[in-house]
Parts: sequence; structure tokens; C-alpha cells
Amino acid sequence: MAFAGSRFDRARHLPAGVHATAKILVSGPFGVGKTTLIASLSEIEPLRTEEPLTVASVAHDDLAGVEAKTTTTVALDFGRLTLDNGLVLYLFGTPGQARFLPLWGDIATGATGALVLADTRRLDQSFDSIDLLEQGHIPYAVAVNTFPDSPDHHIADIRQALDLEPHTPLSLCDARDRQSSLAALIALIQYLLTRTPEVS
Ligand SMILES: Nc1nc2c(ncn2[C@@H]2O[C@H](COP(=O)(O)OP(=O)(O)OP(=O)(O)O)[C@@H](O)[C@H]2O)c(=O)[nH]1
Ligand SMILES: [Mg+2]
Repeated sequence: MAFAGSRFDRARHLPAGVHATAKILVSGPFGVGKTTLIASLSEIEPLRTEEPLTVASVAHDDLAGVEAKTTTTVALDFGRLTLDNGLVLYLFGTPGQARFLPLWGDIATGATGALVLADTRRLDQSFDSIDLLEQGHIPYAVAVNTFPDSPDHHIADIRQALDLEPHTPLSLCDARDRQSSLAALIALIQYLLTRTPEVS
């Protein structure tokens, strides 16, 4: 994993008990709950780069289903989570809109894996994130963030609609709920560890 090869001085920069770090992306379309999920999970006050949605942006950002949303992420979110096994996760939330695509490469550099959020009201909008991750050879898991009026589909149907490989983890979560978000993240980490068992 990327963290196995980090060149910085662990003894100097990491607390005792921390044996490894990993950069994890949280991606997905506009308004799917990326900032909310990182805020639910982070053990530090998360870094947010929220700016108000303006009349100009409303022409581009579809608020259907997230009508209460007043801001959008314009650069990234950042949070940190230490797991019991001494693995520290650095969580990087990407912006959701195509106009921020030039940022993607910078944010994704060095990422060990990604959690892609999806919404069953607009599953197709997660394809852009999935495509970028596949092009970048970044392994990912998918978590469907369940909004109250999201259609309730069987998990196998969601897997098929997203055209996921059989080994790609897929879970349901509520991004506002820490335990639920944690379960989705753990599914990703377990998947990553099966791919690179030397860090387990
Ligand atoms: N009902 C419900 N609302 C949610 C959930 N997750 C997020 N929200 C709300 O949905 C809106 C979108 O959440 P954000 O976390 O800003 O979404 P985002 O993906 O970071 O959005 P962008 O950065 O603008 O792409 C906010 O108003 C949240 O309060 C959820 O699980 N259920
Ligand atoms: Mg956001």
C-alpha cells in the first residue's frame, strides 16, 4: 500500500502505536454526502472548503433531492481517523462537479483507495468518479448514501446498475451517522487489505 513506502520519519511525525497511514479518497457526484461523511468520521475538526451556491451555480448544480443544500465543496474536504489496529486514515473529499476536474489529479495522487458515494435517485451520476478511479488504477468501494426519498433497491440490483465487479464492496450507509459511515469505510479497508496483505 502507498503508506508502506512513505519516506517521512515515522517516529517523528506519528504518535506511538501508529504503524501505518493511508490516504483515502471520498468521491461521488454533487450533493451525495461526501462532506457530511467525512465530518461524521473525522476525529479532528475537518477541513472544509465550502462556498455558497449562487444563482450562477444553480444553473449547473442540480439541487433535486438536496434542496436544503446551500453550499458546495470547491476544493477538498480533509479529515483523519485512527483505527484500533494503528492504521491512520487521511480522508480526502473530492469536489463533485466536472468543472473541478483539474483538481482531481492533485487530490488523488498517492491515494491507496477510494470510497465512492452514490444515491439511488441518480446512480448514473457516480459513473464519472468510478471512471476516474479506474483510469487511475485506484481501488474503490461503493457506499449508497440513503436519503429518505431514495428508491429502495435490492443491493444486487444496485450492483448491476453500477456495473460493479463481484469483488467490489457495496454497502448502504447514512453519511450523517458515524457508525454507518464507519461500516462503509471498514468494508473498503478490508478490501484494500486483501489486495495488499503485507500491511494487515
Ligand atoms: N437525508 C439525508 N441528508 C443527507 C445525508 N447526507 C447528506 N445529507 C444532506 O445532503 C446535503 C448534501 O451533503 P454534502 O455532504 O454537502 O454533499 P457533498 O457530496 O459534499 O456535496 P458537494 O461537495 O457540493 O458535491 C446536505 O444538505 C446534507 O445535510 C443523508 O444521508 N441523508
Ligand atoms: Mg462537499
